[in-house]
Amino acid sequence: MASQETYTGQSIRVLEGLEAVRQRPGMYIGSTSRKGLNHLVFEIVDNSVDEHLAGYCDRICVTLEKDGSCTVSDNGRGVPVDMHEKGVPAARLVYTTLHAGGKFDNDVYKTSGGLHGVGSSVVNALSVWMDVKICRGGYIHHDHYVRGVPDIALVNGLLPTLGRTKETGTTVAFLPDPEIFEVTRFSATEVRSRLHETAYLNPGLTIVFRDERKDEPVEVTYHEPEGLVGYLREMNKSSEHLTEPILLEGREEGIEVQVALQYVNEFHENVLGYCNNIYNADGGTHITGFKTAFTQVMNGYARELGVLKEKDANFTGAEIRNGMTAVVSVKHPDPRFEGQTKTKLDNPDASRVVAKVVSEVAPRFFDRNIDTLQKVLASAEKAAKIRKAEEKVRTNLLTKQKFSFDTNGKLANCICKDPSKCEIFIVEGDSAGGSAKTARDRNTQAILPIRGKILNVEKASIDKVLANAEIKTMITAFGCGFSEGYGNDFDISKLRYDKIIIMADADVDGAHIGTLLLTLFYRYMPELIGEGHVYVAMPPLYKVVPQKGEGVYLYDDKALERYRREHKTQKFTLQRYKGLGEMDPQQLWETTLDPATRRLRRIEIGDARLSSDITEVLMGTEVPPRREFIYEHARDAELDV
Ligand code: 0RA
Repeated sequence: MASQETYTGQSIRVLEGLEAVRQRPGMYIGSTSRKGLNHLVFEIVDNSVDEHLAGYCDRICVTLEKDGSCTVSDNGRGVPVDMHEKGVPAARLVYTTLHAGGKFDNDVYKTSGGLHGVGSSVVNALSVWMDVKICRGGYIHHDHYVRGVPDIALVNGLLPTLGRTKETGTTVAFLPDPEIFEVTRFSATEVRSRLHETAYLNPGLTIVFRDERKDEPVEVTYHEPEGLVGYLREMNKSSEHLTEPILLEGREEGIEVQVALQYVNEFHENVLGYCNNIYNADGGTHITGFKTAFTQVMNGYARELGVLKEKDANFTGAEIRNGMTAVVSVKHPDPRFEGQTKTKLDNPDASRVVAKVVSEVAPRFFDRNIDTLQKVLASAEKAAKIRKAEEKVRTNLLTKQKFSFDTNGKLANCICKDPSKCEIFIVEGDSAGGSAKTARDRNTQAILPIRGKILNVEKASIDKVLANAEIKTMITAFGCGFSEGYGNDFDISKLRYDKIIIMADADVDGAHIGTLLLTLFYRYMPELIGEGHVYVAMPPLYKVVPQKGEGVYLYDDKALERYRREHKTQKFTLQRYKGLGEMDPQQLWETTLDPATRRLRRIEIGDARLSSDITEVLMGTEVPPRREFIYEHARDAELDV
């Protein structure tokens, strides 16, 4: 039963606040999809990380429980439980009031201020129940909430206690509300990767992750005493290193700066920005400060060492960063973010301070490590050469693009010119390409056959990439150009097809070709994937034809097993497809081209930060055949294929 104070002014404010959160959850946690759901975990964990940053907590445990709830505990000081305004304990205010802060502010660097850190009260409002145990002052204090509303009676205005303890710390458990979220199963992969990242950013912290949902529970401990340097090692573990990781550190104007960087033998840069442990997907002032200062320092060295002659222009920033992986992490007492998504740091002092630290500390390192310096300058020189070669190719390509792309290569284009209705199939091999051209709906489906393996763009320089015939044909056919480190000519509004569908055999070679194509898109046309235009066709492995009745296509071995189990008494013939080339046009139409029966996998970009392998970054969700889909969602008019 709710106790008397449910009816006080404080409680009414709480109810209004919770109502607002439940009415518009997206405003507080971004979305109610799996992403928003996982966000709840980080929201609670971030509070414990704040306690670590304040200097009082070195261990956090996160458990995904069997009943679908999540428990986060830390060994910090424990949230204060003393009586606060109008007889409400401080802890209860923290968990029920939006933006509780100010008086409870937990020291200098708060993770809050970004999209994150909206507070535990938001998690509480979006949970069926939340349970809080606080070990502090010799007692275990207890509070419990249902959909954000306390349902435990206070004792003389204080939280009831569950017994005595010598420990201190806070344990919060919550069960996400299925009335709010589209899915309620946390993603272990996403939670783990974020916890691991947090461990890299906080070398003094140990984070234990447990997943109790499986028959065999999982337990992993994340502790990364090497910090950012370890983070770089992990990110670059499958690349050829040109230098060891370099750490540049300093503190100015109350802002702590850490930059770790390493060069690998590849042709792209990867610079990540963090402010108060929060990843800034769109970078911001800390990144700008780093880039400006580093470019200046390196150009200075290049002139000093005669790598650049008097008549030469400076290296561009992108050239200096050719092959660089870097993490720029700042701890700022008052972070501000730009724009709606709050993924871009906006504080001008962050730029100034990072630049100052880098221009002071980097020379101290490179003066003593000339070998490393020379490697970096050699990488910039190589990039500059390539840029000049690439400028030529780019001009060629742009002039070629003016011609009708119908005449280009072997593209069999579709008749319809409305991009929203058009699809292009990239088909491996000439014979499958031929069948596909016959089988397709030529009104809306274009076929582009490509021969054999395409170039691995991870291992090739941009001039090689752009000189490759297959790649040129694709860029021309899509119509939107490409982007890379030195310039951005990509314009997604010019895309000529709504769906780009990779069609390769369901075998190892096919998978390899798929990976190469996806890598190409990811590096040079990432928006194609980001905006959901890239798909992989999933051709069947088998066709079974029973003696009576219609034939069915089966897409994997599991499906075949199931079919065998369910049709034990029936006789049927089994046809195994070795490749797309073996199908006649009719079969190809039914299995891979016809929107009503085919299966596609839409490619998405997952969390790229902790995956060194592109195939780990690119994930897919299955798009079922249109017929089934419409049937399944018959009542859900908003959903579109
Ligand atoms: C404000 C003051 C104090 C602790 C905390 C907040 C605190 C909050 C959280 C959230 C999760 N774990 C936490 N641990 C601590 C301490 C005030 C004091 O003891 O003087």
